[in-house]
Amino acid sequence: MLAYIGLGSNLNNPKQQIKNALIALNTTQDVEVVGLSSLYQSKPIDGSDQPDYINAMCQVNTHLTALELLYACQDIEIKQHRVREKKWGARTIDLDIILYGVQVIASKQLVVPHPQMMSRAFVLVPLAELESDLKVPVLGPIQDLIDKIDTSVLKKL
Ligand code: A4P
Ligand code: MG
Repeated sequence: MLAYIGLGSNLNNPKQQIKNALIALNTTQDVEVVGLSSLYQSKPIDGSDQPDYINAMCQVNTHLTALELLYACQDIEIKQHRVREKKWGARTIDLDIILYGVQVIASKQLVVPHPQMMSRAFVLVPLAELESDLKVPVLGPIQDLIDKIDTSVLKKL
């Protein structure tokens, strides 16, 4: 299965955090990182007083189920000492499953496609960099989604 995982960090050397998370993902059994976008910098989406975020998107080839992949991501978050203080608060690393093949999932633990992806430039732009003609399940062509948002908030690194 081909899946997309969004990576974000705004604490403790964000670029290194993203690099470490990618290495950890790639060394997870039955997960192979097969694509990686550029890094992008942007302000926190809620406009709060936090450092800028660095985001990237990776493409993984995996034999894990979607839920197993989520647990693998959460393990990596814990290992990188992510402290969950408040929702949308600053974090060392955040791994979100954006897409899992063309599957549509709406369980208590996991919602895919990621429920906020259509409004987030830091998700859509790096995703389109990896697959420019992607058709997002339920939401439609990635380029149509990008046309509806402000991408000038992103700085490509
Ligand atoms: N969950 C459900 N669906 C998913 C999914 N597709 N992928 C559940 C990952 N997790 C999913 O997430 C809470 C719960 O969501 C998990 O237990 C899982 O079962 P979390 O990561 O523990 O909590 P959170 O990150 O604080 O909340 P949330 O809603 O995930 O925050 P976001 O949406 O990740 O936003 N600004 C910029 N510029 N760049 C950013 O990356 N990120 C955030 C965090 C805020 N502002 C940002 C950025
Ligand atoms: Mg998250």
